[in-house]
Amino acid sequence: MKLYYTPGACSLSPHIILRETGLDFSLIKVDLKNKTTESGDDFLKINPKGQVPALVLNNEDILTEGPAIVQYIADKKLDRKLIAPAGTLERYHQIEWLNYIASEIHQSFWAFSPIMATPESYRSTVRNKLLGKLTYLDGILSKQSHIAGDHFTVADAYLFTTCTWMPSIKLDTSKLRHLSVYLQKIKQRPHVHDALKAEGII
Ligand SMILES: N[C@@H](CCC(=O)N[C@@H](CS)C(=O)NCC(=O)O)C(=O)O
Repeated sequence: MKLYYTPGACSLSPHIILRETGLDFSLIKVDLKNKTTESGDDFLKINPKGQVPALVLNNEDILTEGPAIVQYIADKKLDRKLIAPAGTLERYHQIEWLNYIASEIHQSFWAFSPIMATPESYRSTVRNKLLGKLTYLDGILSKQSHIAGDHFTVADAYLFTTCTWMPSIKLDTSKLRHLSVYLQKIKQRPHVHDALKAEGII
């Protein structure tokens, strides 16, 4: 499989999951501004939406959208328990988290993208709303070790990825103690560390 990624972008989440499964994969870096790959190819031919992540499967089919990609990868190695088997209630709760992170956390960061030129007044509103959502997550993490329960899943890889962007938007997260301990714990997982290193983030 080939993962199209941009260092530090949301493609970090499937990158982590690929490493956690131990499956064979290669990485292709994408310049999101120019929509080209590291070898100068047109990325829009891979994903016409112009966004990472995109995963080229072994049968050459192409899968996009982070939440779909991580489920596909994790399903290949169910014994790693990165996702619960399809059809179980646990699986639907994990999808519930993936959707929450995608629509409520990930999307909040768009207001701070340099290409958006969002007015500061709006950014300030988004910052406050996001802080409220992260406070909710902090409460969940005061009661359980991982966001979807008692062990690491695809939802943790995604949440961790989005939380790496917090410092760049000047969010005061000093009161979010449980979230902070949780993020440190996720960062110390060997495969997470390797993914961050491979992307040149640490
Ligand atoms: N709905 C997509 C969103 C992916 C996304 O937001 N990708 C960002 C990087 S984190 C991107 O490629 N942005 C460049 C652009 O939209 O032009 C998903 O969940 O995979």
